[in-house]
Order: sequence, then C-alpha cells, then structure tokens
Amino acid sequence: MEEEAAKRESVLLSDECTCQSMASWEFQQLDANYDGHLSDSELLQLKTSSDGMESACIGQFTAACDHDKDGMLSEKEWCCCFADVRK
Ligand SMILES: [Ca+2]
Ligand SMILES: [Ca+2]
Repeated sequence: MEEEAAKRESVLLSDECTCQSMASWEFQQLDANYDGHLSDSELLQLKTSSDGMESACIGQFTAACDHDKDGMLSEKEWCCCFADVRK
C-alpha cells in the first residue's frame, strides 16, 4: 500500500501523469469541441451525468486540477487529477 502511494506521489511530482485508459476515454467524451481542453461548460456535463455533483464541486475540481491556471483542463491535467482523486 505504501509503495503504491509513493509511486503515485512520484508520478504527480514528476508532472508526467500516466493517462489511464478510462480517464482518457472520459476526457474525449467531455471535450465537445475537440480542442484538447476541457472548459467549465464542458465539465458541467459531469453535473448532468453524475447524480449529486454540484457545480461548486466542478469549480473546485477545476481549480484543484488546473495547474497552469488557464481556466481549462488539458488532457494531462485531467489525467493527473484522476490519479490524484483515486486515493
Ligand atoms: Ca474543449
Ligand atoms: Ca490548464
């Protein structure tokens, strides 16, 4: 278990996150205009597809994952976020 956590942490720190196929697939589903980034409005699709997920949560999710603070999530940021969430 500790080994797993250490591995995950090193992945996050290296700024190179491995995209799990599930995360990558989800990203492509959400990227409605295929620009390679998820905007807040695209992320709002999560709200309608996930029961009980409020837009405030989406905002926190975006803020936590948007490492370069451009207001959108790249696939890399998205994948890193997934790796982070799966604790
Ligand atoms: Ca997009
Ligand atoms: Ca970003």
